[in-house]
Amino acid sequence: MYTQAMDTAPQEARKPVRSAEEARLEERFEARIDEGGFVEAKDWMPEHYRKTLVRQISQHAHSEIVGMLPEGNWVTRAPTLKRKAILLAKIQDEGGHGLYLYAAAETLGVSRDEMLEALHSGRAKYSSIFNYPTLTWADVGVIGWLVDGAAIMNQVPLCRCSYAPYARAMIRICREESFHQRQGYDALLVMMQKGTDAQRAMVQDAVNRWWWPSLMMFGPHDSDSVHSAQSMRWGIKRISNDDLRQKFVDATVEQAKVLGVTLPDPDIRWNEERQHYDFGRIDWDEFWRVVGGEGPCNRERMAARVKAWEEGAWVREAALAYARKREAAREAA
Ligand code: BYC
Repeated sequence: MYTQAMDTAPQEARKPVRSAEEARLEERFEARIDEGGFVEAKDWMPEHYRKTLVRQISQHAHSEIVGMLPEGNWVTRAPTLKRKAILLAKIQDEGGHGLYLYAAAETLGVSRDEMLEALHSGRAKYSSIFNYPTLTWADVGVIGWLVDGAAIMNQVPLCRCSYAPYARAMIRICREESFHQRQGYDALLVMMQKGTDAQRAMVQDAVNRWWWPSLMMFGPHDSDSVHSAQSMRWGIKRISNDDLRQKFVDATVEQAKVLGVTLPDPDIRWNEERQHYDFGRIDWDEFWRVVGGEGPCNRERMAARVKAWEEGAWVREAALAYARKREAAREAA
């Protein structure tokens, strides 16, 4: 710890003492990570670790919030009251996930306003997947099955993330995500097994459009991933982008068979030697175009977010005024 005694030391003498202290703290931090221990908000952590977490958690929170938009598009057109109630509950869950995650990021010293400003000004990223349109009702089912399925694959290992407030938020989020995945799969199963030919064709068309973007959710290949090595070293990420993608393909191919849909990749085949499914090449040019803001719906999504933020200004002001009034009343009492 930086003590008063150190403050009184001459400037040149002070610096090495401080860095020795920092080195000791860093050593302790690394040892805790190596033992598989957790880091709490009040614990010392290297600045780069803190910044990496703020980047990942805030991007994750933004993804949850922007992820409400493509599905929100179908609330008024859900085919039955039951499906509408399920969809509403799912979208509300996503909003809740965003809030847990913003709260986890706030423990690292960044404010929610700063994070939202970064999103609205286009500086912060959110998942590429939410820049694709939801053209039919089948898209809602496919988002549940593939997009939430990919999200769970990525998020279950985050329940063991070395940063404890993020890990704790992820435990609750994963429970809800698995319900999201199941409801999507169930909606598709009903259409495939009890629906008309037109409904089955609609499901197949949605699968064709969402398959490749879902594989892109896991991020670039490990060899091109700038953050993976350090994040895995620190126990922020527990499984690499490519390994998670492979786990997702292996699970999904089997689910597609039960569903009776074809995955739009002629190269998918079981590899006996690897004990995994091989699959085709991802279009990384498309991925980077979407991440760079040039996807089919990037502008529409951001415009909708900014509009909601601006139109909600009066709610935030009213809530703050109420909180201040209560505080003043408490102080006066
Ligand atoms: N989209 O070095 P890399 C959900 C960026 S699910 C956009 O591998 P990292 C939901 C990456 O940020 C989706 N950008 O990075 C589901 C980096 O750029 P910066 C959200 C992407 O962090 C259903 C650069 O590419 N889930 O919320 O080690 C309904 C190089 O990548 C993407 C999470 O966020 C992408 N797909 O690994 C509703 C999970 N992939 O930051 C909601 C937590 C990569 O240097 N996040 N980039 O400018 C993670 O696990 C990791 O951050 C990632 C990327 C696997 C996404």
